Amino acid sequence: THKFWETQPVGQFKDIGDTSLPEGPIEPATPLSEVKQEPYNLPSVYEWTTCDMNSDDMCSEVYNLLKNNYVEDDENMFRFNYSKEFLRWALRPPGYYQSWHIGVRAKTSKKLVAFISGIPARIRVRDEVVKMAEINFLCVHKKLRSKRLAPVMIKEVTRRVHLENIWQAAYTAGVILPTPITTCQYWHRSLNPKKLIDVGFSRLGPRMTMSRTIKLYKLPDTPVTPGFRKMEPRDVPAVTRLLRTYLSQFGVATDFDENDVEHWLLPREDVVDSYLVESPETHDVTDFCSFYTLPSTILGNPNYTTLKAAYSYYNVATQTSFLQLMNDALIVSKQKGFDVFNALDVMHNESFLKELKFGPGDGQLHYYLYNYRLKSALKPSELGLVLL
Ligand code: YNC
Ligand code: MG
Repeated sequence: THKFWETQPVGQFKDIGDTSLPEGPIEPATPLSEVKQEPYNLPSVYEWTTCDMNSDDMCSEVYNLLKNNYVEDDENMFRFNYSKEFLRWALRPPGYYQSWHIGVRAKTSKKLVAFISGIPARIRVRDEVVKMAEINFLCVHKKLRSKRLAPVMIKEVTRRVHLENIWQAAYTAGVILPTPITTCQYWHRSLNPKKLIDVGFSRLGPRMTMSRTIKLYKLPDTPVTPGFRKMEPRDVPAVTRLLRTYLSQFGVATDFDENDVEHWLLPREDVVDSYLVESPETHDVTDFCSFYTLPSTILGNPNYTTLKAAYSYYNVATQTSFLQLMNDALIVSKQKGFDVFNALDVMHNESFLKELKFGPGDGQLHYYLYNYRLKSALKPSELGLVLL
């Protein structure tokens, strides 16, 4: 049972398969004057704080909370280590609200002990573009777990989203909650197999030696597609057109305009990388690929501290084969020193995963919408949305 989630406007398990329920908002928007004006109550030893991500000190506090307390794999061998620059990028897109960057402090020590964030986004569901909040980086300090702090934080971010007249949200989690719109799987492509095996991220396959494994995952030194280059500011209009056309085919997808593309896809060192194919003949931009940088701390290994991982973001192929485009993405990520390239089975990613020697990961990623019902769940390949 889900004592909290049962009270929320989300698809409930008991309603799965009930086709009489309409698609769309579960609860109507209410007048802003009816939104609760004061913050929810925290246990009396804690207080709310709004996190100014422009401040180096505040950004470091959020960074350190997440570095020590955020998501780990099932075996507690690795923990996400989002960089400060990444957090700044992730939390300050066009039109962001500082009031949606919500911290909790211990009153006496002033130590930051919990965090949750929202950012505004337009997400298309079928034919409708809906203003939503994307909720991410929910984290409660390890020593304060299982005290029902998370529901209060979720209610508080919901209140602050409502105050901006936004009534829907999208989020992902590794845990099953009522109820996923789709369930995706991570796939991993070894770039530095020796290190991945040494740190326990992967294992030597049956009848494989280390040297055969290294040879199996070897890649060329430079991309093979003529006209493959880094994305630049002048490419924003063409990349936006490519992406909008590609994303229009998915049941649920992000609705990017040029401002969004400028923010989310222009290369930022050690945060996000984007490449495209410019036709040597026509100079048209025909293909695009991108990935973001998210290292993990390796917990308790004497030889290594950090796993350098690239995560597939948005990719579109119209002239180059999708396989060759993504192989070029692997080549440049290897050159940049990543140990592994990860991708979800969303959009058309299935079509390259096996051939490019990705292996399925354990653990799933569930996608959710708040206050928006779908008639039925999607396949991962019907989803055009990647959250960070
Ligand atoms: C989770 N990940 O089921 P029930 S993902 C949502 N997302 O409620 P307590 C979660 N809900 O089942 P703890 C959740 N994990 O009784 C747990 N819950 O109804 C639910 N981990 O609360 C859970 N970060 O405070 C239960 O649990 C209730 O102390 C229990 O805290 C949970 O960012 C957590 O994995 C996750 O830091 C903070 O374990 C803690 O365990 C932790 O007793 C490591 O909570 C880091 C981690 C989660 C990453 C993420 C997306 C979050 C989405 C939140 C939902 C947003 C809804 C939309 C709001 C805007 C609406 C508008 C308009
Ligand atoms: Mg708690």
